[in-house]
Amino acid sequence: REFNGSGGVDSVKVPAIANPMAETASEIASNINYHATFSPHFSPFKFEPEQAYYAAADSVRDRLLKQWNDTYYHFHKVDPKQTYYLSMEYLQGRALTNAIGNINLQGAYADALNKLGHELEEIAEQEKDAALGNGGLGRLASCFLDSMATLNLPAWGYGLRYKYGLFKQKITREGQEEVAEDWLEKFSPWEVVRHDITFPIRFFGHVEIHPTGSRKWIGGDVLQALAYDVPIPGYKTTNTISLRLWEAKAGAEHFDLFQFNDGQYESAAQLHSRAQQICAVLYPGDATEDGKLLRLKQQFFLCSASLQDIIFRFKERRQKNSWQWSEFPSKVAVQLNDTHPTLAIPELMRLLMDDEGLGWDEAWDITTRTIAYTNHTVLPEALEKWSQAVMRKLLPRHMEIIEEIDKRFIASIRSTRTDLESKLPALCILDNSNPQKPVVRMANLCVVSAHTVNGVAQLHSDILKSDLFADYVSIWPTKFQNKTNGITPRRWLRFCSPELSNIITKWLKTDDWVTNLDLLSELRQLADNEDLQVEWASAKMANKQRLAQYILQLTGVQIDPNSLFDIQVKRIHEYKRQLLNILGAIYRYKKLKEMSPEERKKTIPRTIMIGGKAFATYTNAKRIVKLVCDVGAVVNNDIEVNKYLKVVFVPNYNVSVAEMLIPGSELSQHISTAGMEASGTSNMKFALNGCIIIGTLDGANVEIREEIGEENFFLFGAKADEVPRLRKDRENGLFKPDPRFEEAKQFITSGAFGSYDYNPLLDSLEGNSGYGRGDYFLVGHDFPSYMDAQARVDEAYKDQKRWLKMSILSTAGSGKFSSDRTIAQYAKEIWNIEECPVP
Ligand code: T68
Repeated sequence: REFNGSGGVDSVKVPAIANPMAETASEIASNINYHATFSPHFSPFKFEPEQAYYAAADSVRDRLLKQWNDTYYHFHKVDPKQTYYLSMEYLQGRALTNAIGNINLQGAYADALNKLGHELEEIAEQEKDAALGNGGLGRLASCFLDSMATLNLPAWGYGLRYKYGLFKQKITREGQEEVAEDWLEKFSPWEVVRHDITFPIRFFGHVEIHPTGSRKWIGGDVLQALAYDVPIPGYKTTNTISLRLWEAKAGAEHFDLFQFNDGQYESAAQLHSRAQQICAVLYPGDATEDGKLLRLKQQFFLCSASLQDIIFRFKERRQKNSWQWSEFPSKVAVQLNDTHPTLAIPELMRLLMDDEGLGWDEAWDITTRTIAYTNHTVLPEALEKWSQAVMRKLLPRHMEIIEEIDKRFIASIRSTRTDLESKLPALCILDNSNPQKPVVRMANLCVVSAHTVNGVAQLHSDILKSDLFADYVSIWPTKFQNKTNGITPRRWLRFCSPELSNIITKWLKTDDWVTNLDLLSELRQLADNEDLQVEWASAKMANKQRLAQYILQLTGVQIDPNSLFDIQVKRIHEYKRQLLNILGAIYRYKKLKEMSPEERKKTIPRTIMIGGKAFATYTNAKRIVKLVCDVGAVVNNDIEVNKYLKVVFVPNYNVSVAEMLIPGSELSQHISTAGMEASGTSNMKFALNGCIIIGTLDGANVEIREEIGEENFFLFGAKADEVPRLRKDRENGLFKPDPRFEEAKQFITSGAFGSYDYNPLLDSLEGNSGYGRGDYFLVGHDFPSYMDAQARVDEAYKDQKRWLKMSILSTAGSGKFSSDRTIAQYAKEIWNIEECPVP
């Protein structure tokens, strides 16, 4: 990296030329050099990896901007129906590798960076994850955007531009510690601020009634929503769509210069500081009333800004084409990602009635034909309820509208379905059963108002219909659908495991599988082929070695690439049962200790990796993190057995960490209590990468097992329909614990893993959990069958040929779980939109 007089890289060898459509390595190198030289962000005399990353990203963005403008120009011309995906969360991860992969310039970028003295891989690692999400729901939204762009669908994502995401997880002696994650510390090269796109957002105030009877929401605080657009390129298409993220701002007129000059600095900028709070963090603590209010503000902010934008766009087109308002639902589809954006319903009603002058019936007809709702959970504590008092204070007009929706719903049931009278208290939207704290049930508002309600895996959708929403099904039998989740094969195989991808492409003689994942099924007939197996094994080994290197750097723990890599990564939650996993590990450790050296040599060495964030206020989840760390500290330093077992807690699990872990996995654990995991999506990522699943019959596991064959899946545990009875039995003292379970627990209480008080955690297995009833998640019940399944895993691993065959069959059976399939189904069966490729 030689500097020339004017800065940047050696411009004699690599001229600095801006060319958004650069395609060859030389052109791209010139383009990167242009950005390194003229970017105002860094001194032009530096070209370290960080500068190289920003310059490379800027050069990719130039191209995406061009594709993006062409795409929306084309949408504008054709004027198709468009989908708007509303989500409080997106887990985008890094964008550079994905973008150059999607525009098919990987090789050219690698060569260009080489010319400039850098390695693409090292440059890509400079990027911070955009982690504007928490778990599966947020990552699903990001996979969906990739598929919408790839399928050339006219669609937009809408979200919030949090300054800090959830949090960065640090592991200390105390366990998990949360620190703010500053993904925007420098800046993001992937966002384009749109100063021309702002909308006013009101909070508080009151409703004014005109003599004509019309109503208007006035007064209170008015902030501005400012748009930041992130380009989402499709794979091997020039279609590039937008993720529009809103930021909250207060205008200069709200800065009180008089107060400021009087020394009252804080009160002078009050509204500015309140605006900053809105997009500061994802899931601000909601233990206090202020915290709850802030969350509700965030939700409304997203809904109001997005709907004003959608209506603005509709009105532009309406003028041109002289459309009626009634045509709105044939031009606009709005999908709610869980109940978090439910306020889109009363906000659309308000905008249509109070701003556009429509009557209730017409506004209701439009709203209900526009909005669809996806449910992601059946856990009662995760179903959102908002205090009516808080809602009335913050959003007085919306509260009126919700009351009216509820009133009309109740009236219509009373007039048509007298048989449901006794069910009405549970079906209606407003829950006044606790007079001290009346609430709005957001899921009920969604089901009453949306034209379609869907679950995210077949079992989950069945449970919604037979249980949570059963009485609504009798009212609207055709409203309920299933859309089994999916994942993008680009990020989750093609780019995160180029080694395995190249082998697949070689054996299938085409790379069409990247956009037509069903083609993977052709690997089935090759699963016994020895040449394929040898190549497959070497790709897996390369990925394991890369992972071992990474774990060493990250944690200082040396793991053996010849051991069985066993991984469980997901948010830490009692229903996901990381506790079952670690109890199994503890039992394994104890048995290894009791064995003779000769016996130990006959065992299959295992590396157990567990990762995930525990919600900051979820005490039991944090205790589980601590336990995993404590067990690791003891086991990994025990020279007697640490050749045969390692336990690693992988800190700060996020999208980039997943891209490293999943390709190197051989066994992964999806072991939730049956009926509790709506779908799961990491199970799909692991299976796609040739990893075998040990799991319960829960969520999408059921369908994965069907696709890849029951002989290639280590099944254990109670079935969903047995769970209620097992819980009853447990309460009635009819449960007999397995001696192995007792032994594992006692080993913890004996102090084998340090002096931390694990009793409160172990109590949750006995009857003192926050869930009240004993072992609500049935860890004790499922423990013996789990251990038996683990023994079958060890047995199978001894036969490497059999294991490789299972691995190939896992990949071969993963075609169904492409988010392209999922999105094509949403497009056809819910949104009624069609592809609109830029010619
Ligand atoms: C997940 N839900 C489901 N919720 O747990 C998972 N919840 O089974 C499913 O695969 C995934 O959604 C995609 O459908 C979540 O991730 C949340 O993150 C969440 C956030 C706030 C409040 C409630």
